Amino acid sequence: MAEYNLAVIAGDGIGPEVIAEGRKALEAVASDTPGLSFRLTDFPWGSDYYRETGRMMPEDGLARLAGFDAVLFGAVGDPNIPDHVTLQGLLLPMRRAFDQAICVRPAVLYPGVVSPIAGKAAGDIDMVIFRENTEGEYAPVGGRLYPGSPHETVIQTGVFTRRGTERIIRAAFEHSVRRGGKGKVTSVTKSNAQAFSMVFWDEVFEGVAAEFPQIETESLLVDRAAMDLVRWPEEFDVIVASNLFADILSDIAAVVTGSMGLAPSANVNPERRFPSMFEPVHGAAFDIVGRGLANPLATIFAVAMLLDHLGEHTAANRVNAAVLQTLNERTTLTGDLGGGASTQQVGDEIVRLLG
Ligand code: GGG
Repeated sequence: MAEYNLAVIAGDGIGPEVIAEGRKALEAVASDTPGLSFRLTDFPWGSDYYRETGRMMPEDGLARLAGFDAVLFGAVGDPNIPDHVTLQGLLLPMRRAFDQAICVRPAVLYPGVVSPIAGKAAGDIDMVIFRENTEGEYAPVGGRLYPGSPHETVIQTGVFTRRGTERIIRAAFEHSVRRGGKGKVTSVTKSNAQAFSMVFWDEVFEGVAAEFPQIETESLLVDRAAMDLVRWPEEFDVIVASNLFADILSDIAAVVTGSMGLAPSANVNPERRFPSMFEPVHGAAFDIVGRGLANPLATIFAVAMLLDHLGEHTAANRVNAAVLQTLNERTTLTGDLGGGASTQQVGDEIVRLLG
């Protein structure tokens, strides 16, 4: 008998709309899996909470989340609050405090989905991006001197530790071994321009790669990787990159595999000392809020990743299968995938298929 305690933070913009459908999928799969149940606790944190309290989450917010088995997260961002305030106030503290160092972002061209890249068929594109998630270019290290003066000086420092760099690169190789297939890991840097951090990354990559002689390796500069993701996405298998580079590349990967609305993300604490967090890659998407246009499938894929993380592989496979069937049948899809269904209708279809 497994009952899991999950924290749910729907957040901002379309977050509540997609999370509502993710919850339905979770509840549906639990309702007919003997012994599986979830206790969901909602936390109303985000931009509205900020408007009321001046904080994106309460001071003891992280302490309140620490005891949960996992966190299901929607989106963060608001048109009237600076992005660095919303992101630094909610999502990034969680990733750092819970040492969610390994961010996993699969991008697959599924049957029923059309890539904007001409001539690509289902299965041609199948990659997974490993994003370093707690340091790198996102480290909150820097400062601002003499603001507003002609001498205004701003420093933003990237932080690359051996532990963090080795951890994400090793996770990418270990995943490549489990995944089989092409057996290739591509490391993405900008070591021609960033001769400290990225040259260090290259050295660590070489060192870890030597432990996996059966895996083919490749190192690309980020500009070349961005170009290749658009023209030859089928060449990629496992990609590993720093926090910022992998964030940008995972948006390109999502779009070439059909839609941002299909891309899930797992933010994993590898030692499992803290809860891991599961979310769609997309953000708050204010332009479509409240119109029933948001695609909930990225969140539902994220629910499947959460189930896998908890060891509930049968339930995860069932959720994935329901999403794949929905994509393949093409009768109930949101507009980003060429359909006319609403967010809720797509969620209802997943529930029907899980029934
Ligand atoms: N569901 C993901 C989300 O809300 N993302 C907002 C965002 O701006 N994220 C930046 C990042 O993940 O680096």
